[in-house]
Amino acid sequence: MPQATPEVKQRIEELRQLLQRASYAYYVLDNPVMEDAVYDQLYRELQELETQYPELVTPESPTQRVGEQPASQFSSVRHNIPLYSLENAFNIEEFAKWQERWQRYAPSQKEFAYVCELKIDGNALALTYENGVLVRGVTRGDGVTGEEITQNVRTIRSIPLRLHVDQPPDVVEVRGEAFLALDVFEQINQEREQAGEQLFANPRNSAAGTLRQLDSRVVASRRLDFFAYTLHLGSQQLEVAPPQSQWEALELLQKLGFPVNPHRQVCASLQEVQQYYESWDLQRRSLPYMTDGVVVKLNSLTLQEQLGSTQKFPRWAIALKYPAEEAPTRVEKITINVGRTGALTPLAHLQPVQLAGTTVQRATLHNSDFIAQLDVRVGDTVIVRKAGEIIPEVVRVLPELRPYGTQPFQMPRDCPVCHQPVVRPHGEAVTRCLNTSCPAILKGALTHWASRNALDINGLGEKIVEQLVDKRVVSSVADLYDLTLEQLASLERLGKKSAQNLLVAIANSQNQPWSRVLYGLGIRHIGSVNADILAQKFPTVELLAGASLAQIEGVYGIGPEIAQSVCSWFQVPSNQTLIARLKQARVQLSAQNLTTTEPSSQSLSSKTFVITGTLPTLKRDEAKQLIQKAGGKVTNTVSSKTDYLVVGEDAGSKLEKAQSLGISQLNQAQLLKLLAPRQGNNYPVEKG
Ligand code: 1X8
Repeated sequence: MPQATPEVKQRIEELRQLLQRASYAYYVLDNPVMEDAVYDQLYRELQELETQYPELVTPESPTQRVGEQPASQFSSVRHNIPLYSLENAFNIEEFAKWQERWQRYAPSQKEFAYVCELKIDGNALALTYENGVLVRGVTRGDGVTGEEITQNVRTIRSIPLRLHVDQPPDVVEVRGEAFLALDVFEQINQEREQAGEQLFANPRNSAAGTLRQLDSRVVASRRLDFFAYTLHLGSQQLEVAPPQSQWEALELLQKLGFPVNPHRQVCASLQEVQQYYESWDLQRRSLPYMTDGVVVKLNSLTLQEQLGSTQKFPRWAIALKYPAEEAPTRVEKITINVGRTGALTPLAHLQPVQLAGTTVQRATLHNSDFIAQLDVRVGDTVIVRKAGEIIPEVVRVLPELRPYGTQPFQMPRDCPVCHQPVVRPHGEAVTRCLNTSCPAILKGALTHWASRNALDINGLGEKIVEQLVDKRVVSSVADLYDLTLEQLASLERLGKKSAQNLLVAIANSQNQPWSRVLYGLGIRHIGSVNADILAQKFPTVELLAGASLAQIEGVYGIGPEIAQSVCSWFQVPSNQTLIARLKQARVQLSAQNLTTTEPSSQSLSSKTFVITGTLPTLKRDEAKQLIQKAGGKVTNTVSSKTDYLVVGEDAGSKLEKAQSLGISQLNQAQLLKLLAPRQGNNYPVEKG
């Protein structure tokens, strides 16, 4: 073997420096200083010299990025300093809470600044440099131990194999994020598709899969990239002054030869952080790599040290995440929901997944056409999306992840609730249960009746509705108006007080205007806007029920489909019965301005009331007015002339006196029931 002359040694060193500088300019600065052909020529010259003098090969030589020998496995390495993950905030309010929290830990910090950086959606790496040379690259793993993937890390062109300083410290640890640029990711997936291989779900998975490749030649072909964001120096002396802040650390990382994301910013207030966050939420789609939020760190390293870490997170940093709109998850089962219109809606039950800041466990599959189109099956891995306020939905299936033995999904032939056959009208996507007494339809109808824009019955939620129907207490919306306190109080999750309140709420709903009642009936295509329009044109239920198709269609804003739906609804006998019963129940079936001003029946005119204690919802004055409106008299003292004592919470001596005199007592609900038929003395005016 020839002995290397000093000239050879010098040339080798020169070539390495040239190539290193060229790579840095190309991969880190994005500003090539050398033509590719020149680079290739210098590279080959170095390769030849190293072949001739193998004893001069060093691990940091540019020729040594790609190993020849695939690894058989990776070894686990314990991190000297744990690689913490970051606490997440999903909006600026959560960020504000975090700010309050760290300020409680460091009450003396009146003046502070944050550094905001983009959160790269990649894989964290810890890189160790000894005497300026890259000796180890380790994945995050569980934060305590990771996998040693040095061979693969070396193939990342933007990671320096040697620090750009003359007198490097003994040991430096640099942390950052390895990632795949979007165009590279797409190219890889195209190649995989052509090769019939499984596609990667996103660039992060793709980068993770790449980093764990045993053959570093494959890794090299995948063109991973890297941004550095943390520098651990220990207490060593450096050529330059040690950084005092995160900002200075980032500048130093750049000086040492690392790519550092350029979109960083010092922010002195929550408002500035918010601006940075919101502006990057808009701009991020134009970046050539994926970001999933911004990272906010306290700039002062002294303050960082003072705050320290919890078991899981540093206290001085937080990830302010963008709401994720799409994520992969698994379909655990598919159930059928029967809505108030009888429509059968298939629902995918998912492995819980974080989307747009909430945990998603269900997604609508709409109807059988939708399922057939996607071919969603139980066991499939799917991409779910939740954009804005929209209900989560399944966007697509990842068929390559489908387990063996799955079956295409089939709509049931019978309603899963009432077991009557279902129908799917020709040309329609929706399958329906047509059984009007199907409990599912009834539950939906009750919930809709009670909803805010309809009769607005506070306290009549799904849980209560469920019990009322299942216990067969209620089999029509009209039955609500016959409920007694005893019936309500016997329900689970409903205390006596809530039962009373609910009874009052139901009684009060008799005063809701006709347009809300019309909406509450749940006629197909009649939303609250159409209900308002129709209630105005047809001020009584009789006028609407008696109107011809043409008359309804003639109303501005009402189309033929809506008109048909209304006409058909009033022709169904059970609906006619419902209207009759609602009329009996004193629900408003005509517009209030039609009411006569006749005095109400004065059957309370001879009655004297005393009110004591605090009523659940009514103020004392309101109760008094109601009684007076109904013709009753309200006095302040209990005597033998008192007919009723209205009793609220914390009633005092009046109650005792009434008891001793044997005077009837009423709670608020009972009072309202007593008054209800007499109130809103505005029954439909029958027009000839
Ligand atoms: C994770 C990330 C950090 C930064 C950017 N992207 C990430 N994925 C950054 O600080 N600029 S910090 C971090 C962590 O500490 N787990």
